[in-house]
Amino acid sequence: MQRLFPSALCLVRTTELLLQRSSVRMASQWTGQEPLAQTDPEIKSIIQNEKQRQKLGLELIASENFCSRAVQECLGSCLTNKYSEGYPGQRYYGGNECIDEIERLCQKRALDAYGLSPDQWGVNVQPYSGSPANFAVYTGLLAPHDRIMGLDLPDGGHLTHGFMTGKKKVSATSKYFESMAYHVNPQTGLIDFEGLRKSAKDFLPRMIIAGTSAYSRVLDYARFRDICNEVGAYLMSDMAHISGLVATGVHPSPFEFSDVVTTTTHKTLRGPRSGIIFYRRGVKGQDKAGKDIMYDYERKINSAVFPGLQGGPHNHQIAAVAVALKVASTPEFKEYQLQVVSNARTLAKALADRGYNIVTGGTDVHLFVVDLRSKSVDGSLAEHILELISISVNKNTVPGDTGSALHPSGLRIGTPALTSRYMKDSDMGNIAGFIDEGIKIVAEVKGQLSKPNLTVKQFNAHLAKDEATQKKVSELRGKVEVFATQFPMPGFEDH
Ligand code: DSN
Repeated sequence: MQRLFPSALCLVRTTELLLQRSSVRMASQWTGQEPLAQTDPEIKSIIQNEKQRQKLGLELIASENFCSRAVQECLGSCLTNKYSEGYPGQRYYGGNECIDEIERLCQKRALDAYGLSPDQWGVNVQPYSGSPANFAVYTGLLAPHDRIMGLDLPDGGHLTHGFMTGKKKVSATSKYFESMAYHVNPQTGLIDFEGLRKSAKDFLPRMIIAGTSAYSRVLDYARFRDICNEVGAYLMSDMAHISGLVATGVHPSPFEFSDVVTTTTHKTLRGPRSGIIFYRRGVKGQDKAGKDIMYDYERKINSAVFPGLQGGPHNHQIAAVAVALKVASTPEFKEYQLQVVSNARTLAKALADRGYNIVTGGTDVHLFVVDLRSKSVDGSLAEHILELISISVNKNTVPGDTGSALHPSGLRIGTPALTSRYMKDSDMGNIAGFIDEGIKIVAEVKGQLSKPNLTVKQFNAHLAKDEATQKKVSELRGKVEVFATQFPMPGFEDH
């Protein structure tokens, strides 16, 4: 980047101007230099409360993590001021020298992190997050009403993989494309590949999506590829949940088998909230005359992101993603990912030892799903009591669930965030104990009130007037918070 140095005369004039401007600033009421606490004490105080909540609690939501101070510095930087529609070297606004440098660096680090050659893979780092990334792939490669197949949401899939019910096309992906779900085997909880193959042969999808939000076993990308080859479909792998595991070789890589790979950057990858699309480029094969056939995804996908769906890239996010990708190539990051999986296995076992059923019997990744049907407490009550004792989890359906999405029969539990606070296997027993004690409080209230279908509202009404239950909840919350505060918070200046 070219730098211009002002002459001495210029410096004198600049100093005069600055002095004039600062007296104007002092005369006005607001200069833009005031800290948040002064400009907006209300928002400052809510942020402080959220910080306390994160610090005092145990974060077990599988899709969340705590990003580093360096990532947060990018997010709070001047990069948020800049418009840069277009791509590096071809922008619709001036002043993008630094932004181009950042976006190119982010692209390079993204390819490096997954061991990809720029001759064979291209990357778009502009999607605002995972859902827009997925929609950009669909609109780029498919025509309206083309057919897609994704794992059903209640079986551990994602909304953007075509979710719909018998009554409603819930996700826009099922409104603008024709969607048919594939499933897990309700007995084993494992993806039913034979069912997928059979349905795909009848439905003839244009794209199959290999990706999950609540699935605890490694994905067999080769089997997905075989089925795609049989029916002539694209394979899009959405590795949002496992992208940190993939980057470190802790989960098999989807790249060898996929046409396109999408990801978010804030889950196991531990970056800011953002999205990335990787697409194949270069030579696809040869025609009958021996002439090269080239992949045509690059132009289609890039133009689907911009100008198709998005406006200006969020450059503060892109810089933060670049930082996260740099960290992802360190040996410490691999150790972290191994610990994430080890913690998930140990926690799942500790809960199983306390009589909880774990879907698929365990986990290979950063999360697992607890089937609460044998405990006769549904997922929403369990989520609620755990929230009252400063443990964050989310309710989740389990294979073969007959509960509704708002009252499913399970909990999804993940360990990326706890592991970012340096918790180890030896800490998981305590955490399982807290979860079990919390769920027992609800089960006891259910028994006392003889209400087999106890709702959160009824539980709260009981809690408001029953001092014994209040005491149990508050003592347990105290234990959880004392335990949690022993562990540092990455990214917090006062950790
Ligand atoms: N909302 C994310 C999750 O919790 O899995 C997926 O986008």
